[in-house]
Amino acid sequence: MTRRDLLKTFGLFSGSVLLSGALSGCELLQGLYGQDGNGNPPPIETQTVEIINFDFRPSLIRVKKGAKVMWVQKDSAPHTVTSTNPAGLFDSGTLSKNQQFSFTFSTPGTFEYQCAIHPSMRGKVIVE
Ligand SMILES: [Cu+2]
Repeated sequence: MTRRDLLKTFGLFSGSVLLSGALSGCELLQGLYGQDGNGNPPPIETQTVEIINFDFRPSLIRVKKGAKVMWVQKDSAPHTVTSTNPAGLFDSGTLSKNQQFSFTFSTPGTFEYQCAIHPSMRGKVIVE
């Protein structure tokens, strides 16, 4: 499989996630990153981050390109998962206890995020 085919495959995959209901900033950027194409989506690697006690746990994760990261909100206080670098890539909106948010990382890089309500809560996803 060529690199271009891989990009196409991941592009298609992120498009299907997008349909499941992401936010507008996220749609815009995923649209830019994604490409049209045919083919089946690759196996999904899902990594979970818990939001608990005003903390993202683990606050640093490494995943492969195309992996889905799911944040599960276990705190009584409301929190968000909001990308800061790059800004505007994803934003969960306010999550109440037991709500969750997921985002698929289609491109390699380092992605930083925080809770918009409590900016001292920070996390990082490294996509390889
Ligand atoms: Cu918070």
